[in-house]
Amino acid sequence: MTFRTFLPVTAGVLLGLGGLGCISHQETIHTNKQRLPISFETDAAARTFYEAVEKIRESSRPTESKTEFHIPVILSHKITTVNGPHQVFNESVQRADTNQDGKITEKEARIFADNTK
Ligand SMILES: [Ca+2]
Repeated sequence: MTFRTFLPVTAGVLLGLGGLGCISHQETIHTNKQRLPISFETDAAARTFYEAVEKIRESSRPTESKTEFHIPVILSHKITTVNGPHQVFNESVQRADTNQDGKITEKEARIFADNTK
């Protein structure tokens, strides 16, 4: 196929597909994960941890991620993911509980709080 025949054929295929319409898909996913189970060595560890989590919450906005995929004229695909209310808490637990034993010690809480300032 020469360039002279390729160009009209390509244009015809694209126009034909355009005539069929663009396939469009848009989806919003809300992630509502449960709070991670965690215990605290002492009340002081819990207080230090929760105060640090509140500081993070106050300084952050709800997060949202978008995934878009386009093939011009033919396909448009868009996914929006909205994170749930426990996102900050769960991320904080994972960061603070450094040995992942399900219990935040005073030392872990203090280190976590110091790193959120
Ligand atoms: Ca721990």
